[in-house]
Amino acid sequence: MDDLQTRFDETIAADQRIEPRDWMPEAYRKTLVRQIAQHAHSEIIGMQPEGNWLLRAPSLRRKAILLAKVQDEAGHGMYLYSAAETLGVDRADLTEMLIEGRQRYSSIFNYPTLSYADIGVIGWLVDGAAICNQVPLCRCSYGPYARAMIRICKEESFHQRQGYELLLAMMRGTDAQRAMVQESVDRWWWPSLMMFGPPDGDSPNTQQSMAWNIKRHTNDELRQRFVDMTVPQAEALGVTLPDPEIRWNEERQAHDYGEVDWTEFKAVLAGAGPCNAQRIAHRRRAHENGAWVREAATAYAEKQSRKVAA
Ligand code: BYC
Repeated sequence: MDDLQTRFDETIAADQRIEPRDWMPEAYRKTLVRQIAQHAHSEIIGMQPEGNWLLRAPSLRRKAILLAKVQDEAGHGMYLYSAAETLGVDRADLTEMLIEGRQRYSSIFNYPTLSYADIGVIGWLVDGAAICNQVPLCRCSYGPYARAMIRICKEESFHQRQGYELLLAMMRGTDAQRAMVQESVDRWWWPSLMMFGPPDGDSPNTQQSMAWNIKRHTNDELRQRFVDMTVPQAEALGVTLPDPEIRWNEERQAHDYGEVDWTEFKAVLAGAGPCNAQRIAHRRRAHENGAWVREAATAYAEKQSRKVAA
């Protein structure tokens, strides 16, 4: 056991990868299952706010783009559930835990999508925040998660660009379209900052996750990176970020910004966000409606394995 622990510690210290066949401490495995499952659930629940606009897209082109993006999210969920399964858990159990409220998904998906500008703003801000958070995860110490993240990040970059392109088109449109974009930015800015998790002083998992090379930066470091990246993009777009305290700090070579409403973040995590109940009810319904597909696939697989055995 000591030898196994030593070999694990050496692998982490040398910044190398842990693979499913390797011994790992139980706490490391549990942390990964928690984070990867939460990430997978976020991708799947994240299909709902955008799916809401699929039948009301303003043109065939916009519909095709949105459809491709929502399908990509499903794919991301599948890669991530597969990565979690290499840690000895079962996707069906993870899904049960999600719909019973025993596992989390990102707070951001508990907010409603009220206009088509929200599709652009989700691409720009939500995928932008996801990219900031996820690019360092491509170097995570657990091999299957790191490899899944490489492909996911490539697709997220396309998602971010499509959102920004949609907003540019709207900003070149009518006054009403520009107002719609600004109203959407006002609603999504603060929840996007919450995606990075609680401030470092209140983040129980960061220190250990960084020691294991799962997380490479703290929540506040990534939030700062996102603000610095987004301020010039907002200027180029011609929208105002709803935070009067945003200004360049010469000394820090970074933007200062206002305090996130952590009371709201905690309430959303506790289930009191505007759409928590709706998101879980919808996911539960989809899971129940899909029972016959799972049963048919299992019956087919059993028949095939009987054929092979015969
Ligand atoms: N929402 O100690 P902490 C996407 C929880 S993007 C809900 O800092 P950790 C997509 C946290 O789980 C979104 N819960 O935790 C984009 C912990 O509770 P538990 C998905 C949150 O894990 C566009 C507690 O608060 N991305 O998928 O070190 C379209 C204390 O936090 C949140 C990922 O999941 C939150 N925002 O750091 C479609 C990225 N923040 O578990 C889809 C991978 C914190 O102890 N995950 N909590 O009960 C991570 O990088 C990290 O897990 C986090 C949190 C930075 C999110």
